[in-house]
Parts: sequence; structure tokens; C-alpha cells
Amino acid sequence: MVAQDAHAHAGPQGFIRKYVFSLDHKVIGLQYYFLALVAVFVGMFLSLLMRIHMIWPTAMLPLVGEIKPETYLQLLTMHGTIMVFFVLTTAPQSGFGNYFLPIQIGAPDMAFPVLNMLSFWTTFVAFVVMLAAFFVTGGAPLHGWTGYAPLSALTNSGPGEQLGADLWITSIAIFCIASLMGALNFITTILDLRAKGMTMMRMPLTCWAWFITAILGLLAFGVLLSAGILLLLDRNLGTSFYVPLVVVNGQVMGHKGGSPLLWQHLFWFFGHPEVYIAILPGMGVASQLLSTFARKPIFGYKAMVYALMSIGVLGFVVWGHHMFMSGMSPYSAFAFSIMTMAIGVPSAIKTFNWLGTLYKAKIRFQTPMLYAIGFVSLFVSGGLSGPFLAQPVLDIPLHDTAFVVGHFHLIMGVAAIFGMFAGTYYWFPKMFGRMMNESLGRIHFVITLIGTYSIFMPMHYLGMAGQPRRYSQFTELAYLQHLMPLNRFITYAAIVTIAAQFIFVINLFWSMFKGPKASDNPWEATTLEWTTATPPPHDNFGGHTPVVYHGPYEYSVPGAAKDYVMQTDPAGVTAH
Ligand code: HEM
Ligand SMILES: [Cu+2]
Repeated sequence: MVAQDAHAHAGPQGFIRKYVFSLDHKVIGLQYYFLALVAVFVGMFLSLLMRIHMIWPTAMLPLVGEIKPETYLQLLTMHGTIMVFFVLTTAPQSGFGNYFLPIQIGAPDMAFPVLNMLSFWTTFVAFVVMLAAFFVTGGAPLHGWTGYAPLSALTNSGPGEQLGADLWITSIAIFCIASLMGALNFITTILDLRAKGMTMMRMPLTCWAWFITAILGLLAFGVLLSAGILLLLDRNLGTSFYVPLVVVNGQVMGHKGGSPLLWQHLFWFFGHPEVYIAILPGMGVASQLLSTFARKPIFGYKAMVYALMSIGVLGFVVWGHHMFMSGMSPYSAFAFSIMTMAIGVPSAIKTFNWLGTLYKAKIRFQTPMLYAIGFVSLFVSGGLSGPFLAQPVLDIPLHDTAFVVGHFHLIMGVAAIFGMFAGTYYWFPKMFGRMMNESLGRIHFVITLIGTYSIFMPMHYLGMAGQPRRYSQFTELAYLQHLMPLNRFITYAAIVTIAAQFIFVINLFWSMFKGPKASDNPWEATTLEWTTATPPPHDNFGGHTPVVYHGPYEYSVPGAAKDYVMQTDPAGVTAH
């Protein structure tokens, strides 16, 4: 009630309160979005350097010069970390979730606006600390985004493993704190602030996805935070959680009794749910858009909700599939393998329902929809290699090869990015009051779809042919020579794909100021954000609280006047 009263007044006036330390979930959502946009360009730039190095190993590159093996590992670590944390965890959940979750459930703001502001600025600090690792003596760490001990736990194990690694771990810890605050806010908002009539089973699937993602975040980030603190203690205060008795360069280190496997368990207990944290919001967006642009109710709404829930639960009992190489007992490996295969069931249900939604539909192929269909395509293509890697006998030869790089980029990286593009093209009119350019959107889609498939599909073949991952130089290995043409092709595809992203950025900023004015509901959609003004007023609904009478996907309802029934249309328009 307090939050609602506060929001009935006019919005804040000063620049700082309005745009910098804003308490408005919409501004905070945009802040997260633009943070992720900066991060994705940094991450892409690093990947470009890696790919160029792979085919021209002695080239002098901007900012880094000639890439040495340890430089390659630093680029790899920072690329993976920035992409996973500051892009995939930031934009789909904290960015779009912040902006649209309160509006879609008919609330004036998040439950805890101050906490919301704090979680954004904490994330921002984490990003700055992460980037700082590039500039300290020794540079960024080498230990990969997974930070495996003992490499990460010893300060003398490599050039980036001194201050750079401390900054890396500190940044991750700060990021965890921010994510925990965000998760609490999302969960409370959904449970407490839904408008009258907005029952849980009338929530759009985007809200369900943000809700379940927040629960996963609450359970997973706490574990990573604790693991990270222990790692800092090992590095700086002489404890021995992760380091057994080791000798480095003939010198006995001051640690004993720890277990490097403890880190792997704690990391992947977070790490596997994390891949769902990255992808679930994209699933929500894809469901929303497929239904809207197919002008049909989503096929199997309840099944979609239960599938999201079971993916969430199963996601916590499969972390061992990342550790088949660690020498775990075959009995444990078998259990993790079975559980992993079981996740295929809810994933297949979702895919089946998406296709069911498209079946015999009069589809409107506008850019947001193209990206939603692209999301489904990438999710399936990336997912198909999952059952291979879920089996220890196949994972052991494939694990440290480019096969895994192809698999996880498709299913987690690129699919989630397609979810973000879909969300951007779809919600842009609501956020900025103008339309994006449709032709540029389509060109961007075609190049990005063909480009990402060209980069990551051939990696499966490279992996099966034995090309290792996290490896700096292939040009001198005789047994990999015949793969060089394919490696060159991948690098060219990466250059084209990355260049095409500037089409998106130009479209984004140009349309923000010059795009044609958008109506309140340009896509003829049904959910609450389309019932309010464009862009929405400070309190979201201009002084009144919406009342909900319908489910979220009432398209082509027999007997209704239009081909869609908005959630707030008076009862009686349909049977619901
Ligand atoms: C233009 C798009 C991208 C290209 C060309 C690219 C390229 C690469 C390359 C070359 C590697 C190193 C592989 C190795 O040596 O093992 C890598 C690793 C990685 N990438 Fe990407 N990537 C792209 C986008 C993304 C995205 C969107 C994500 C988000 C999840 C991502 C996450 C990762 C991760 C987690 C690693 C592993 C880092 C590690 O092993 O510690 N990448 N990527
Ligand atoms: Cu996993």
C-alpha cells in the first residue's frame, strides 16, 4: 500500500533522481538493458580477437598486440564471464523483467523500489571491478569462466592470477549480492502485487519465467557467493578449502587438506541453474510472441507452466554432468546422466507446444516474431547435442573439445541473445514510444541467424575431429591442419555476424529519436502493458489500478468482436 500511495504522486523531478538513482522500475530496467548492451559489445570484441588469433596467430591486434597463449586464456576468461553474467543474466531477467513484470501484473512498481535501485548500482560496481582486472599488473585471470581450483586458488599460478583474479572473484561476489537482492524483489512483487483478477494462472508466461528464474537465482547465487568468499580466503588468508598439498615450481605451497573438487561441486551447483537463469526468460518471451504473432492462444498454457517448474527443479540435480571428467564414481555419473536426460522431457514439451501454437496459424512475420522463431530453432539445434553430452561415455571424449563450445553457444549463448532481440523489437515501441525500422530488423535477423549457425554448427564437427577447447594455437599441430579451412570459415562468419550487430545498434538509436510514432498497442496484443499509454506514465496506469478478467492469450476467440481479447476487457466477451 505504501508503494502504491507514493506512486500516485507525480514522478521525481531532478535529473539524478529521475535517470541516475531512479526508483522507477522502468528506468532501472533500461539501465540494466544498456549495461548489458555495453557488456555484449565488450564480450564480442574479445571473441573477435580470439577468433582472429586462431587463424592468424602472429597478427598484431589492436589493444593486445600479438596474442600469447596466456593472453588467449585471459580473453577467454573475460569473454565467457562478461557474456554469462553481465549479458545473459542481466538483460533478459533484470532488464526486461524489471521493466515489464510490474506492468504485466498490473502493479505500480516493484515491491521494494530502493532495493531495486541498489541492485542495479551494485551490478554496475561489479562490472567496473570486472573490467578493472584488465588494467592491473599481470592483467585478467586465466582460469576460465569456471574458475577451477587449484589454478584459481593460488596467487602464483600464472600472470593473471594475482590481483586480476582477486578482482574477478570480488566482482562475481558483488554480482551475486546484487542478483540476490533482485531475486527477492521479483519474487515478492509477483506474490504480493498482482492486480485484482490477475491470478497466478492468468499471468503471461513471461511473468512465470521471470518468477521461476528469480527462485533459481535465490538458490544458486547464494552458493556461488559462499564459494567465492572461500576462494578469496584460500588465496589471501592461507586457508585450504580448495587446495590439497601442492608443489609449484619446486616450492611446497602453504596449503594442505583441501579439495579442488569441492570448488567444482559448488561452482556447478550454481553453474547449471545459471544456464536456465539465462534461457528461461527467453522461453517466456518466445511463448509470448509466438502466441501474439500467430494470433492463437499458446498451445498448452498449463503444460508450459509446469514444464518451466520442472526444468527449474531438475536444473538443481544435474550439476554433475559437468564433472564426468573429474573421476567421479560411475554410480554418481549414472545418476546425473539419467537426471540430465530427464530434463529433455519438459524441454520437449515446450518445443512441442511452441510448434503446436504455430500449427495452421495465420502468422504475422514481423521482426519480433522472426526472432522468436529463431529462438525456437536455436534451442532445438543446440539442445539436440545435449543428450550426447549427458552420457559419460560420449562426454569424456567430447568434453574438452570444440563440440562443447558449439553446444553451449547455441543453446545458451545465442538462443538467449535471440530472446533478447525478440524482446527488444517487441517492446521497443512501448519503451520508447516509436517503432523500430522493419527492413533493418529483417536484414539484421537474416545475417545474424545464418551467421551464428555458421559459427557454431561446424564446431561440433571440429570437436569430433579432435580440436581441443581453451587452446590458443592450432596452426602448428599437424593433425589439425585439415581443419584450418573450416576454422577460417568460422572466423569470417564471426566477423560478418559481429559487423551486422551495428545494424541493430543503428536501428535502436535512430528509431529512438526518429522512428515513426507508435500507438498504444501496435502488435494488437492482449497483456496489460498494451492497455496503458506509450511510453507508460510514472505510476504505469495513470492513477487507476487495472482489473483483470481474462487469461493472457485470448486470440481468435470465437464470438469475440476483434481477433483478440485484452486481459482487461470486461468479462463476458468470452466464456472465461
Ligand atoms: C559473436 C559471437 C561469439 C563468438 C564468435 C564467440 C567465440 C568464442 C570463442 C572463440 C571461445 C573460446 C573457445 C575455446 O577456446 O575454448 C568462446 C568461449 C566462451 N563463450 Fe563465446 N562467442 C560468442 C558469443 C558468446 C555468447 C553470446 C556467450 C554467452 C553465453 C558466450 C559465452 C562463452 C563462454 C561461457 C565461453 C567459455 C569460456 C571458458 O571456457 O571459460 N559466447 N566463445
Ligand atoms: Cu549443465
